[in-house]
Amino acid sequence: MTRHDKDHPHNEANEEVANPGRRSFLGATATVGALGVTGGTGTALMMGSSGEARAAEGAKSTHVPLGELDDYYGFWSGGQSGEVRIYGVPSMREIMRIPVFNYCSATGWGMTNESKRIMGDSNRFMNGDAHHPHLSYTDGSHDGRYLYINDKANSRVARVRLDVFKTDAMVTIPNIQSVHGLRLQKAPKTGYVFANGEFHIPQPNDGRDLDNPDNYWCLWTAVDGETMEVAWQVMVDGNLDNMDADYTGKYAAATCYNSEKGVNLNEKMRSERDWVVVFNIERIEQAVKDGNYTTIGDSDVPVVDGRHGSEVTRYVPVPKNPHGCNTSTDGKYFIAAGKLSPTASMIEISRLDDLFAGNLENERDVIAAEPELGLGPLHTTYDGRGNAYTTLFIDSQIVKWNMEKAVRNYNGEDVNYIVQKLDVHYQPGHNHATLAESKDADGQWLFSLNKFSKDRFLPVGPLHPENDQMIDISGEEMKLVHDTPTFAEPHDTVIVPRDMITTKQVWDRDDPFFAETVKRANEDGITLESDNKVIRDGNQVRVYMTSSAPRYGLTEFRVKSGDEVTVTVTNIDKVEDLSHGFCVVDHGVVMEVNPQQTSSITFTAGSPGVYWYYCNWFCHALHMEMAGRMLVEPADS
Ligand code: K7E
Ligand code: CUA
Ligand code: CA
Repeated sequence: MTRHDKDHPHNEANEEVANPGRRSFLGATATVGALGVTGGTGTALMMGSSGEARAAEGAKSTHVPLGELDDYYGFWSGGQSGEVRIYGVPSMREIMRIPVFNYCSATGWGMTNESKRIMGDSNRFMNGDAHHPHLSYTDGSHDGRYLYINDKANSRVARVRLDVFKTDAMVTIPNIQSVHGLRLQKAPKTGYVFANGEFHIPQPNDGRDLDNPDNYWCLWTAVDGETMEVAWQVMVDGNLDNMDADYTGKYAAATCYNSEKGVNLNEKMRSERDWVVVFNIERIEQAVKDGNYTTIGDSDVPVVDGRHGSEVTRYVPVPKNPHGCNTSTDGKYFIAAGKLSPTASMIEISRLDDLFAGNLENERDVIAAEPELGLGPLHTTYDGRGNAYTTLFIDSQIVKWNMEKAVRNYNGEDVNYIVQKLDVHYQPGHNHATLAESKDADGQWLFSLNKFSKDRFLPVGPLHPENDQMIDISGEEMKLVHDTPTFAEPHDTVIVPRDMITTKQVWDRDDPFFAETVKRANEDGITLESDNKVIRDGNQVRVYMTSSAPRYGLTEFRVKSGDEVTVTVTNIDKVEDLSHGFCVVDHGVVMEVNPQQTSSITFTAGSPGVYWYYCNWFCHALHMEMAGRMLVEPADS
């Protein structure tokens, strides 16, 4: 972009004809605006957009040339879809979806025996609500091993392996209802996965205290990120919304919007201040070691009392119904967004030792600043250059502000800490910058995850997509460059350079993901790579077959109506990207079988008749022909 163009924004349309690649960040409405077309329902938007078109001058391009790869992996939560989505950044091409808490019609997640073993008891739930994806750490940097994510709907925490991009562990947290805030220990290593129990409930929740909300309690949980077992819990006052951990491994902090323990809206907004509760992890571990805990109901998880007066927590009052809690990437502050207050509260982490030692007169003495940012601050992210970026839900803006100047202003200096406010479209929840939850924040791209999209996309009826907007933050000025419609409902994202992730392109035969299935086959005397056999065991039938494009090892097998049938398919193709599937018609049976993978599924054979099974992942010119028959005989024959 030349200087000349910058001075003549009306050249943009011509520029776009000359260089169609620019469409990727200008967007159609921006071009129309620049042409001076007005009228119709889009007028107001276009006027706003022509300003954006100018702002995009000189911005980095989101264009990734054909055949080239993106610079970053973006891991998006899937909200109430229950999944995780992978985007390439900066192109914002959706590359993959990882089913986690949901059932998946394409891969058979939730239906295959391998996924059921991982989901455990909670497989009975067919939904999930995945809010907060986070990548494992070593010494405050992402290490590319795992992604962890919460399920708000059914109180679970799951782990995704980043070598195969598959969910490999899931745990239901006891004694709580709804995991909302989820964060990881950043140092020395993950370490603990911390989970906020959001809704207060009777303890144990066995029918007692139904009408006695004063005796409902929330717990903060630490899951061991390696074993995925619950390590311990801490009982708190109020509730737990969002949280973050520091960069030393010593402290974590969570926002509470319901210090009132209200059960309706008015009660939850009664106080002018709620709080941020700070957890002292060493002290909690010590309490557990010393046997200074109780257990609740059937659970044997140690529960440490962290309510007011406890040695393991401190409660820092902050303005009204705070929401996001984000550790600045310089490690200095926990920043809690005010939501119903136009402020953010900066808690200085270096003062927490004194807070816990009892050296401060007032809990509020840990507040380094409380800058006024705008209406409805929800979440904050960072560029690694001293600036914070906070979403303003009500104002529909991102505010960029300088942390050091905010502190100076709080201390009485007449200095303006607001750097820029940028309109986003519309009503942003989380925002997130590249690498911005690690000490390596690189200040390149910022995403505003907007809850409303209204007029930004082709209309699709009453249910609208969300709008994830991409903003270039590499320069002084934030520049809006791209709109991405998304389906229900990414809350949060984490974005890392592509070289942090190393994947397998073909499964290893000894992979733990299907090791249990292999073990059971071996118990049947089966060599999965070569055997094609049917084993009957009472009314249980185990069918073993290989797949190799374009054929299954068995083109028919015979069972009886009502049999419990387990089909195990081993894909003996070794070629990258040569996935097969297995789908039995009219039985709700489906699974993916990738190169060198073994997949299995168990179902009940239907009424007598012929049922075709077929390969449902396109694998070969003769993919349509890759099929066989399940012959179901009457039960009594
Ligand atoms: Cu603000 Cu669940 Cu992270 Cu959504 S929470 S926005
Ligand atoms: Cu095998 Cu399609
Ligand atoms: Ca409140």
